[in-house]
Amino acid sequence: MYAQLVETGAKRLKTMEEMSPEEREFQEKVDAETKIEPKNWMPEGYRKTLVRQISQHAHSEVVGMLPEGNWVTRAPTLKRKLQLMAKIQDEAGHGLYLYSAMETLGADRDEEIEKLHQGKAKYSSIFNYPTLNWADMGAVGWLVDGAAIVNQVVLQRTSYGPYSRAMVRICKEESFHQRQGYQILLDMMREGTEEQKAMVQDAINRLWWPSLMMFGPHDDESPNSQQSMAWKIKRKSNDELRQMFIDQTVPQLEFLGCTAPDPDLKFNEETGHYDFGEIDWQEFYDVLKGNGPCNRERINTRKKAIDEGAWVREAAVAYAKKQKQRAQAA
Ligand code: FAQ
Repeated sequence: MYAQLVETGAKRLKTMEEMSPEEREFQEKVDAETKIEPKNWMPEGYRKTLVRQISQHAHSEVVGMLPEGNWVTRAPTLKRKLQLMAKIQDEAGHGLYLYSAMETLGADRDEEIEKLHQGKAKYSSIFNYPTLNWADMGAVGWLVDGAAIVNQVVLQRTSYGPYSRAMVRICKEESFHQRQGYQILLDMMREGTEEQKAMVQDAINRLWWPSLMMFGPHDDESPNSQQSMAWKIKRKSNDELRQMFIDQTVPQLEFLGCTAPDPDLKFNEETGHYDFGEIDWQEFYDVLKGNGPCNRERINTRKKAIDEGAWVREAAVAYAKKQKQRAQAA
């Protein structure tokens, strides 16, 4: 059985019979949908995979604040500014829940953040694209948070307890983000000038393909998927999730009165799904290698934020020490 396989040094995965008693017990627990908790025994590969995925996810939330942060001072109304700031602060919160979930696996937050700053850790490719006009704030909320929700709703059922519980709250907040983004675009399309409507279409043209890339490579090109599915870290494959996103997003696109930059996008009566064109994988891997339009700018901004916030952290530690001394003296 596929779900009963576990990692070996070779490409294929171990069968139940080949596993050690500990590994077998672990896999049976996973198969029975019992959550794995921090103090439970787990294979080292399971722990490493989770640290990798959760830290990348946390970095994505934190770096993901930057493209939208670019528009806070230029939001068109006070209401829009407040909504945008609330959304960006939510993303910071998601980063914090996720770093905490990662720490339950014994990983060190500072070390993982340092890897990000040295360009050794990945974060979602989407955040290496610029946000050029106000409609991008709508398109990021609608498409980027929309894609994130499709991926994360299933992660609520991921096998690692702390990650799955973090996802429950994150998904609730992402739903608000998606709605506020769509509302920005709807208002621009319904009440905007011709120039504003053109801005909406331009934002969709630029962010459509990068949003589809968020789900990762095709299943047969995804080195981590088979094991992650067997361990129920991932509950649906990259391609399945991408198709779900397209199927739910195209009717919303049509309702807006806009189009996708994909001549092959078409509803398939036989399958009941939308067919769509091929992603430019060269572009995807270039962005992953650090050569996207904003990779360097994003990392430099994060490093600067950490450096400039050093005095706040030092002051907080000094204050905590003083409080402790006072408590001990009393
Ligand atoms: N970007 O074997 P797979 C958000 C890497 S949160 C960069 O398929 P896996 C909220 C992958 O890491 C968005 N790298 O990998 C928000 C692996 O490299 P490695 C983030 C990517 O892990 C909204 C290699 O390619 N969400 O948007 C990408 O099984 C608005 C091979 O790939 C999550 O992180 C990519 N798009 O599946 C915030 C969700 N795709 O590590 C602010 C949790 C793949 O072996 C504003 N993560 N790679 O060197 C996941 O579900 C999975 O990690 C996948 C990738 C599906 C992303």
